[in-house]
Amino acid sequence: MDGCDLSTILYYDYRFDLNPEAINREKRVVIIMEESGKMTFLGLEENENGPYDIVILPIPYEMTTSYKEGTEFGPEACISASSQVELFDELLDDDLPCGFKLFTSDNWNNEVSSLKEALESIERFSSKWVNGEQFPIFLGGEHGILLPIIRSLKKHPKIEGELEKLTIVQIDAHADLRDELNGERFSHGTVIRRSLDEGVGKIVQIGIRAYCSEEKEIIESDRRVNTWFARDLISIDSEDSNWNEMIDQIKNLSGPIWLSFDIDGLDGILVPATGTPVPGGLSFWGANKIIQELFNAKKSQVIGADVNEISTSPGTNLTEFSAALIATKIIACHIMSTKG
Ligand SMILES: [Mn+2]
Repeated sequence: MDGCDLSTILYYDYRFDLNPEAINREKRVVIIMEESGKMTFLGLEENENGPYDIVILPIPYEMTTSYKEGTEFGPEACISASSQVELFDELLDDDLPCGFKLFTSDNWNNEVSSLKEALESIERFSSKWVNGEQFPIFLGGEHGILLPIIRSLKKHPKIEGELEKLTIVQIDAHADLRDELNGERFSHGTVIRRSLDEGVGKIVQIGIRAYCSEEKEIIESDRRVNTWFARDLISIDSEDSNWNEMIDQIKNLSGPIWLSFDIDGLDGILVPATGTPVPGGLSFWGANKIIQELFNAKKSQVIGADVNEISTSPGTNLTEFSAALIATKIIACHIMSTKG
């Protein structure tokens, strides 16, 4: 660690002691940080001048968390962890970013005094990047960031003010269909319900395994909501699994798609620091397959994504690393689908 200033020590990782190759990468990341004063996704050198192909948008938003706190620090921890992700992608058979221009935005400024102000501010932040000129990937923060992002999408050229054209593919342990949570209507636990209120045409939920009877009723009665429960996808009796049916639905979606990836959709073992880790979730390879098929689908187009509920806790950096791998997979699949 000789020659590193205090700010870089924040990002020091014990694994550098064990892996000499990682030391070179760490040195490169430190140089980029010293020159630009910020961390970049995957530790890549970035050019400040646009236009960009892909933008990483950190939203350290935390206002309505119900259990463990810490999503405020999630996006930064994820960007830091991303410097450990291998750049080589097996699908592309190439090193990221494959000539594509990536840009890591400054954080959304979370100095807001009310929930209403926060939602309006996130919508303004998002509006600048969801105009169809670059592929946006938001890093959250509470799942509540999705509603203002959806509102900003009304101006997207593929939406043209009609949110019913949009399908949200939601990877999540929770249905997020409550009308209110702890008395709050605009919460991480209500965000899909509010998105339906906003006019979104279709929801495909995958990995759901924690929901209440109010949510069960909506799942059964609202034709816009298509729910794939974790217990059926990952059935202990493989003959009963409906995994392939789910993949078929993903392949046959049409129109613009927003991918909203709550990292607690992954099995709790992979994301121990997230607000509410739940056992029995998607495997890492399962999640990869869903993302790949979604971007491969012929009749639909993924117009952006958010990876949310990222958090970090002392003693384990697995959660932010899992999130960084998911975001990297989204980048790789976007590149794959753009290249055709
Ligand atoms: Mn959620």
